[in-house]
Amino acid sequence: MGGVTFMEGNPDRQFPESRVLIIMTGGTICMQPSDDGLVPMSGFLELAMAPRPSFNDSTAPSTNLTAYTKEGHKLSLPSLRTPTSAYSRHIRYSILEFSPLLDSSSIASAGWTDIALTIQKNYPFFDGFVILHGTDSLAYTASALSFMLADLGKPVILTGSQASIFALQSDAVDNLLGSLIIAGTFTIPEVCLFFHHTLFRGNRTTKVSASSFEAFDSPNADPLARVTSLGVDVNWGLVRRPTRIAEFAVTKTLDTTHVASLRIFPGIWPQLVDSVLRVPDLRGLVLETFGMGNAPGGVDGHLTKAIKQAVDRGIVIVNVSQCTNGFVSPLYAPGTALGRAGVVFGGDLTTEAALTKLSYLLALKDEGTIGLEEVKDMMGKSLRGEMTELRVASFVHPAGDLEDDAVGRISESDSAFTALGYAISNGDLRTVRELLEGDEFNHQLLKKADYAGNTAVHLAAVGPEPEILKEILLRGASVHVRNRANNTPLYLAEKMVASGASPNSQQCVTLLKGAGAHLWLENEGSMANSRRASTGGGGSNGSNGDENGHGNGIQTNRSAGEAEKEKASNALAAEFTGLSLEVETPLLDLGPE
Ligand code: ASN
Repeated sequence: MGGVTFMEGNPDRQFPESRVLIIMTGGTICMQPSDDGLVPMSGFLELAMAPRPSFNDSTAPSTNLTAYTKEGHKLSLPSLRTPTSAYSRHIRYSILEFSPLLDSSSIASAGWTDIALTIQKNYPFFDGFVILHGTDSLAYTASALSFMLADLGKPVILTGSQASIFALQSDAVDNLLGSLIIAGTFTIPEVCLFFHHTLFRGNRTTKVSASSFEAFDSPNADPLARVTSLGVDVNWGLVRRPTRIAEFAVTKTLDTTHVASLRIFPGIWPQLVDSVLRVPDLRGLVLETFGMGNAPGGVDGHLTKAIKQAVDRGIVIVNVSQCTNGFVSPLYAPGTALGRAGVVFGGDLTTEAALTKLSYLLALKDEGTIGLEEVKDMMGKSLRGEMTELRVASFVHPAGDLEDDAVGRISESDSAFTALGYAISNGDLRTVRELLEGDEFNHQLLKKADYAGNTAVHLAAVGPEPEILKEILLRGASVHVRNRANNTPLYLAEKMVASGASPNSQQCVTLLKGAGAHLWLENEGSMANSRRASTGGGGSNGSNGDENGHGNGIQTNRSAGEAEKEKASNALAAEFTGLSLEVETPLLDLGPE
């Protein structure tokens, strides 16, 4: 590790020192009571750290460290060092305090610029950086910095605490000491957030508790490290590694003034969404949608219309899920109204990461580095490990070749199936073929289903490319498997035909029927009705059977109660399939498949 020094004449000289710069921005960690309540206080090194033996090896000679302000002015800062750590190393550190110190609820992008520039100016002189910061906006700052600091080669660890370091019962000492030791010991070249014994990738985090010491989580990414009684357990498999030859560089500003986030809720007024989207100079919106990326369609489609018009005006709209865990499904995004309106699929981005990433990309656009299409394209790609990116090509290589840490988290076959679904919904026949190449994958993937029980055949049946369905069927996939809403691929394809949503659906129906698919008897009547309805043919006369003459004995005249039941089933189906399709039958006991 660069910067390791041996102290001449020091009795402990066999143990090296690493150097860490602590940048103090404020937050509860440094707050003390005043007439105005708790306020951040300066003098943290002397008041909070020097008196504590775990932060101050008093046998060490006192020495000053050279550091630089964000403007590049040279400073000589007093330093302390820790006693020898379990890694046979001392961490020597100084603190650079910002002025004024802030409650983090007041931090804005100018504060992020100050932090980024301070790191840049001091980068060659320290092994790592610890940023002390309030917890309220900590996840935003961690996300923002992850984008601003490109080709980072040293650890930048943000931390804070729920209680002041001056309080009797506080998490401050643990959080600070853990951050300091990790930043001075391990070359984790990422912007991280350390809290409650856990090191997270910063741009995956969110504040989950207002009061608990376990205040942060990264619901879609495993922690990078944990501190245990035995030391620091780093999950090196997840830690990002440089993938190109490039020097550390800083993007100085983010455009936070032209972005917004909006949480969809049942009954949201389309005009309200439209008004937000018409705020002068708005350039980007993070839309927090339901579940896997759904939004109310509305009877008249006004909401999607407002969204589509905004996309046409050049506003980048990113779809992220309101759910803490999980992602906006790439399997369904292109087929949904939002997908068709041009909303960008945000995968498993947190809102914090989505907003700051959008601000970062819009700033790059202002610089002229990238254009609008690249902003949209990059929103859907992992730049700093902030989202689980589906790298289709990875799956056909041996596991050792997997580059993306996030992909590595998911079991290989789950990932491959997700990639397959993605390729199917994109109509990408070549990738589908690549993924299905090889006996083992072929066998596994065609048996797999997603959370809603949809197999590759279900997905292809509603996909844009009948050739893909043919490919899958020719490889031996069953047309008879039903998903969790009891729907067969044929039923879904028939519904697509009835809705008129995809011009190629009839070919899928023909293919499926050619492969032996059939509707379940009890559905044939309702299918025939929906076909007639879609062609303006009425069809509520309760006649039995469809044009094939099937369906004898099927009651299609429904009581109000039954209609209600069907409505509920439809909602259930939409939830299970992620598609706005009706349920084929109420849930049945299928018996063994
Ligand atoms: N309001 C404080 C802040 O964000 C909360 C904290 O640090 N625990 O600065």
